[in-house]
Amino acid sequence: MIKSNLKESDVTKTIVKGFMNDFLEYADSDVIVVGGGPCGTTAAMLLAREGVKTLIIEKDVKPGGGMWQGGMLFPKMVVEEPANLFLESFGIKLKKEGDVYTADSYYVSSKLLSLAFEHGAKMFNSVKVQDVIYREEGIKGIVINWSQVAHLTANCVDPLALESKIVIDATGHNAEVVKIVSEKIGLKDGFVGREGSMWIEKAEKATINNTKEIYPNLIVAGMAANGVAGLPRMGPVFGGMFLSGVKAAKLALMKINGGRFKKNNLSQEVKAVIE
Ligand code: 48F
Repeated sequence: MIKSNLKESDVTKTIVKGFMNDFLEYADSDVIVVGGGPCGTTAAMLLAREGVKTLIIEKDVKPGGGMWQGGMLFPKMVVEEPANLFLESFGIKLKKEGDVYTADSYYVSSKLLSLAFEHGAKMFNSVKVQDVIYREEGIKGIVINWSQVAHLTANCVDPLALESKIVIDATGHNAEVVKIVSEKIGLKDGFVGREGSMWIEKAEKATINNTKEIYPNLIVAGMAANGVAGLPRMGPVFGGMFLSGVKAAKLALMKINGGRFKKNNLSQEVKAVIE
């Protein structure tokens, strides 16, 4: 029998108290991952698994970014070697189809997201990063507001700020955090801000190669890594996104503990790509 004596105000208090406790706890984090797409979710999952206090900020109601739909709304995920080994090592089942591996994209998305949260990553969704905190020595956190606030008519609804040791920009094609840093603080290598045209093989390699600390304490990863430098797009292939997330986690760990994955189930093939 479902309990029927629920008090409405108790439900309200449970929700508000729960979120406020999270908000207070995550006003300071080790790593903030901006964007809960395939790359950001991978990085957050690996970091949280290492015991790193990790917060995902996602502007949409639901995380997952572009990984729910394979291509043109056909829900099939395609990954290439050795990204299949990474997913399989976390129990995500794939089928070999010619030279690539495939699965239903909603299956991979829901598995990876639940792994991230099971390993201890926290997420604030419907929240958008609109600025960064900075000092001479580097980025110190982010400035956020509710995504919906952008639609209000008020000229300025002041935001709130969250501090962290490291920020990972995994916001996809527009590289939104790096764009802010480029416009307001400046980047020595410049900023293109959109990816180039499609060339899958080159783009996949470029995503991983260009996953880097682009400004002190700010790591750029995933499609954002291509966007910052005008590197090609890969379209509906996701191996580079997952492996870029692995590399971003490794780069973040280097600043925290010298780059050691204590819970290391990464295959030699995956390590060879990201190191
Ligand atoms: O776009 P997205 O999936 O980026 P990704 O992880 O993967 C790219 C692929 O999905 C695909 C591709 C083929 O592999 O090219 O596009 O690099 O996920 C980015 C997430 O970041 C959120 C956005 O809603 C999405 O879920 N996001 C973007 N800007 C902000 C943000 C922001 N300013 N604040 C918070 N979240």
